[in-house]
Amino acid sequence: MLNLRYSTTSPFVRKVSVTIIECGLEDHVINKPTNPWAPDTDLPQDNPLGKVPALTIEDGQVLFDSPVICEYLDSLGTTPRLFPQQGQARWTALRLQALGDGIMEAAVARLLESRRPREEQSAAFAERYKSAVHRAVDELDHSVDQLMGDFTIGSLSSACALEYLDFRFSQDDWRAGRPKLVEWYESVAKRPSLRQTVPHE
Ligand SMILES: N[C@@H](CCC(=O)N[C@@H](CS)C(=O)NCC(=O)O)C(=O)O
Repeated sequence: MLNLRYSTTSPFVRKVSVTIIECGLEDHVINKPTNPWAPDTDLPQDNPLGKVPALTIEDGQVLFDSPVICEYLDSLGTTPRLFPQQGQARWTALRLQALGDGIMEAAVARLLESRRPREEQSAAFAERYKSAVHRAVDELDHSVDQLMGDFTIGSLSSACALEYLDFRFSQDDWRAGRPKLVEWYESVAKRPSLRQTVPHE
């Protein structure tokens, strides 16, 4: 069995959960609920970086972070489904994954900034994270023809990133002025793997 350090709110864990379903591995993974922010968490015993997701595999090794875990899970099947093995398709998928992951990183950083004591918060940092998300979602919009191709780790990460924005920053309305991206997102959000892993507190 594989053991996944898991939280229902982390968009990076969600990438892994979606991958597990896409690869048909639900019966091979045990989810271990983990709050990385709990002062007494034992998470660093598995991941020295203290972050979820972390996946303990059959030989006892612990894999992190989400791109590594997703590619490992994808390799377990007879044919990789989410990570094209070579050529331009691979770089397109990895680039889109980096874009989606980057949106999540900036959005999580902005959320954490807003949760610091008010006198320690930096409006400049919050604005920097917000602008990075805005530009990166614009870039997803420009990349929509690539997103409309095969469902890869790039489309998976991008969909998780956009839904994370709905979850944490719905007031910003990433949909405004981006109808093609919305059309793509609405079609992909219907996949059972995404419907079954909607983030919640
Ligand atoms: N690059 C990592 C990011 C993982 C990450 O930032 N996880 C957050 C939860 S959303 C976390 O565990 N943070 C705890 C911390 O930063 O100490 C990945 O792709 O897995």
